[in-house]
Amino acid sequence: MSVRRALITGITGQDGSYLADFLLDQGYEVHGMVRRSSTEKFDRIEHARDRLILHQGDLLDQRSLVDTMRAARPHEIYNLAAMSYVAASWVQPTLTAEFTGTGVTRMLEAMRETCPDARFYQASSSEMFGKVREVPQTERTPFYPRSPYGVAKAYGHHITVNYRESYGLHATSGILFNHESPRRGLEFVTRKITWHAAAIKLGLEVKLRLGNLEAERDWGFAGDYVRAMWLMLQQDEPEDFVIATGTAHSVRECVEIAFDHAGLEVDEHVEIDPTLLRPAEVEHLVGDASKAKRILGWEPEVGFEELIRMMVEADQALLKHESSPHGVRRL
Ligand code: NAP
Ligand code: F7E
Repeated sequence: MSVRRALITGITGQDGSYLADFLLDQGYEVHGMVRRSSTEKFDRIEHARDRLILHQGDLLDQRSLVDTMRAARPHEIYNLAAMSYVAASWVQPTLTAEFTGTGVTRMLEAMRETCPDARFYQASSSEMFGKVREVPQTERTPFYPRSPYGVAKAYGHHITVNYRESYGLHATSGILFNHESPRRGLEFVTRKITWHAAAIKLGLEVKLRLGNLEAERDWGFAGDYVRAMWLMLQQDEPEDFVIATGTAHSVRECVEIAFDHAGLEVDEHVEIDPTLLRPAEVEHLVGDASKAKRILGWEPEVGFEELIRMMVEADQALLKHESSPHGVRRL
């Protein structure tokens, strides 16, 4: 059988790097689209760099999307690139709409032009549920986004469904709830907590400042979630799936687990910083992944406490290495 080719946008991000590892293990030829930058930041894919084929492109630039797809000739396209940080979407709302919303249409148009028989995965988000209309959330729960990011993702979701129905593309939207890992960006709350727990324990920091401790999320492990993306594209018929663990935890619980694992007292180090509260908050998210379990046979393997402990340990190892004279930052 000829080699399968996959194209990943957002390959330098958390999910892109785990998906690249997963697809390489499956024997795929893996292509990634990367943005030009004055300083290359390929930390998350450095370990696999010589096995990846990278193309320069940007979601804002149609020419580069078309050229990337022509060069990669993908059987499967995973559109993971986006401005993914919810808090920043109030600071740059129009850019978020361009990257996270309209960028999806550009990708679908490039695919229609160059490789209409490929299969397309869109990284949709539980943030589309926002001020939730029902608990738990399923593929049928109406959207009520609460941030410019959530609004842009809802557009990306609907345009994916629309191109599937209008042009018969094999286009699938995965509605993924929060998923984390040692490769998570430092600004997201789990990683901010585990990094600070490690840094405070090592005497490199004293305080951790957080916003809303009562917000609840359905947090899973990124490694489990990229497997679900791949399973979706192996289906004969494209459909949308919720991917979640089915259990919600608060930010406060996350802090308690991380600090307990590091051997620290929460009250001595954690402070509330009102400037970190969001203009509109998503208070509670919890997903029902029954459809994915039934049709894809998908199950999460890493539980919440195990995930947070894994992240604390990875941050301790990272910071010990960084503070050594020859330390190199690897996420
Ligand atoms: P991430 O770590 O923030 O990675 C985002 C990726 O997108 C990076 O590779 C980034 O490249 C790239 N990118 C951003 N703007 C781009 C542009 N204009 N052109 C080309 N590439 C661009 O995000 P993640 O956590 O891996 O999430 C992957 C996707 O899933 C995102 O679409 C996110 O919105 C969505 N999602 C995430 C979660 C979650 O919990 N992680 C849940 C649901 C949905 P640079 O390295 O150059 O910045
Ligand atoms: O916030 C609260 C914050 O930034 C989680 C993205 O991957 O998942 C992610 O979006 C909660 C929120 O993730 C701080 O107010 C308190 O309620 O880690 P987060 P998010 O906004 O849920 C979805 C599914 C995506 O699609 C997104 O791309 O934690 N919180 N204090 C804080 N959050 C941050 N970041 N920093 C704080 O200090």
